[in-house]
Amino acid sequence: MLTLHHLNNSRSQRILWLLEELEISYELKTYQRDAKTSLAPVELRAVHPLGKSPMIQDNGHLITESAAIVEYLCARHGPHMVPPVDSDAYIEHMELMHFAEGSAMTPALLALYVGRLGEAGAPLQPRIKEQLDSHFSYMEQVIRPSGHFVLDDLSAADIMLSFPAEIAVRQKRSADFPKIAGFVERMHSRPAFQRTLEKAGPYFEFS
Ligand SMILES: N[C@@H](CCC(=O)N[C@@H](CS)C(=O)NCC(=O)O)C(=O)O
Repeated sequence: MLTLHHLNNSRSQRILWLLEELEISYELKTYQRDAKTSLAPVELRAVHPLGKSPMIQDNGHLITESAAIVEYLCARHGPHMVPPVDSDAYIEHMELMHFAEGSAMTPALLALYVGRLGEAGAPLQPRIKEQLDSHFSYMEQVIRPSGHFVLDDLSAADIMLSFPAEIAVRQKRSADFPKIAGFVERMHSRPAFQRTLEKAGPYFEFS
């Protein structure tokens, strides 16, 4: 049976959500962030030296990195969630899948860490804000009239982009990026997402 190593309030929520969407049987191992530092507990390092979540174990493989896990699960259980390799949408889908971790998360993490420096971080803030705006604006622009990032139904790119989209909402930017806010609301109203809350407990302010 597949095992998900799941950290509360983390990127792992999208893997839990994908498992629910694809109705895959899995065992959930939950880990709680430290109340003071927000870091993952050391037990996660016993699973993998990086000690990060998400991680899955399946058929003797330990797989890290959200995008790799999403690709792995879709290839085996949800090929309908990735456009056919010979279609125009395939390349756009692949770019957006990897944009989520490879690009959008960089300014989001800088905002988090530099924000803790207070005044000392002030010189970096304009560039961080400009980069956050640029990445969120791009996402806002590519959301289709259907409300999805690619094609007109749930795709692996929607799953991956849900985390940076939620960050825009958590940073109180919904009025600036209404399509992103609508996307988050619709994704969270899906029955499969609702089941993640029943199984793993609260998720940021979205529970
Ligand atoms: N690019 C990786 C990032 C993994 C990652 O940084 N996970 C965070 C949770 S959102 C984590 O485990 N942080 C806990 C810690 O560093 O102590 C992925 O997408 O899986």
